[in-house]
Amino acid sequence: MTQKELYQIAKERYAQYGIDTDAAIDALSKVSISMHCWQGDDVKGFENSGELTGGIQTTGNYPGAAYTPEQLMQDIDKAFSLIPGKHKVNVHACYGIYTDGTIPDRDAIRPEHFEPWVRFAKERGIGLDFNPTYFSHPLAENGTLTNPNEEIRDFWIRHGIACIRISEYFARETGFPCLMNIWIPDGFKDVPADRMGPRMRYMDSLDRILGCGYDKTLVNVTIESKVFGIGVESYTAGSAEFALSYATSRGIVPLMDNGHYHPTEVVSDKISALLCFNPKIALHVTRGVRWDSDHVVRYDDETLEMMKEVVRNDALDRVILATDYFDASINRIAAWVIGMRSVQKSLLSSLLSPNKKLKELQDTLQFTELMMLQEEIKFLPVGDVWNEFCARAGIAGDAAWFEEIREYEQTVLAER
Ligand code: RNT
Ligand code: ZN
Repeated sequence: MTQKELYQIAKERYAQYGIDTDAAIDALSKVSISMHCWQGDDVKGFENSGELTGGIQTTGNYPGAAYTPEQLMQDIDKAFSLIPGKHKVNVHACYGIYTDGTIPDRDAIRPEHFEPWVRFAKERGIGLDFNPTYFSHPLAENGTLTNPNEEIRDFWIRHGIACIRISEYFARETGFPCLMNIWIPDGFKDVPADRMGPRMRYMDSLDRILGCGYDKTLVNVTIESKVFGIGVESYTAGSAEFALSYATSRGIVPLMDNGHYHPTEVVSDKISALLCFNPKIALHVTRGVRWDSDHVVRYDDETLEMMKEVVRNDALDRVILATDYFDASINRIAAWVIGMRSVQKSLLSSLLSPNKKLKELQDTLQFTELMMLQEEIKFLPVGDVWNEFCARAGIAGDAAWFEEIREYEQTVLAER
């Protein structure tokens, strides 16, 4: 049977549940995800800063990591050629491109250092997002925006403001608003004597960054919380309560990374809670295995459940989707492709659910039928609709795309 014939059968089967597969494909093709640049080089960046710090870690030494901006961009292009749809690139401040041999300190980075990223984006008609880098730096060792040393804290405030300027530049040049996400690793390995002081300083630092005066139509500032990190097990200043309260009180966007909670907490349950109070929220879609390990996103229960929450609450335009993981033990381009496609597959599956009917069953207390239907729809031919979605985007469907990775590995990555 051809792909078209398989799709026709799938279309009819979904129609029996009142689901329009063409509408689902259309909706999915409009969803843009912000793909993190840092999967391509294990979060190294271009500052030659050496060690990755801040409690985030990559493991593995699969050959072929990108070492130069050209290589990273080439790899991003390769990944995008295997991911249906148009997506943004999420750049970190440590990925500035310095051509004259001098690397400015973090408080002195300027839009011109990111001009090649803008060119890259413009040539492809895509947008860019941005992140200040509050880790992998000597002055980040004992706190950044919470640092009791005012000189160091000022340095990091200047970094934040420099990043807002770069975000404005991204938005102005590309024509797409830029999401600028603030995450700091600040915390303590052991029981602190003062939990409030660092949080008050964090709040003040953020107020001073946001107070620099910026165009809110161009830049969407988000704040990402975290429960703990390696080396800061006892206390993290930017906890969930802190970040959420800060975001809602200042009218910025809260960002949830699903690796940043206690292991029995799920972000899928938090999305609707935040949507009650925030016009927009943002997600870092990742996969934590036992801890915030940032494994490659898969088509698994929790990713599905998160995307269901986005789709059935009609929030595709309110939830900003971004990926955040880094695996150095497998082909890094395949890691991007698998993770991004997994988010898309989860969205598709959600778009193909009889969401209205399921809600009705809940509201009319028909819980047995609800459970039955939730289980039955799992075996509908979502794969045939996925393949049709890929075909319409002119991108290889499943398994076929991997041939291109193999070839790229032999011809491009092997030379590095
Ligand atoms: C770390 C956070 C943060 C980083 C990136 C590189 O735990 O998830 O988002 O992964 O800034
Ligand atoms: Zn994150």
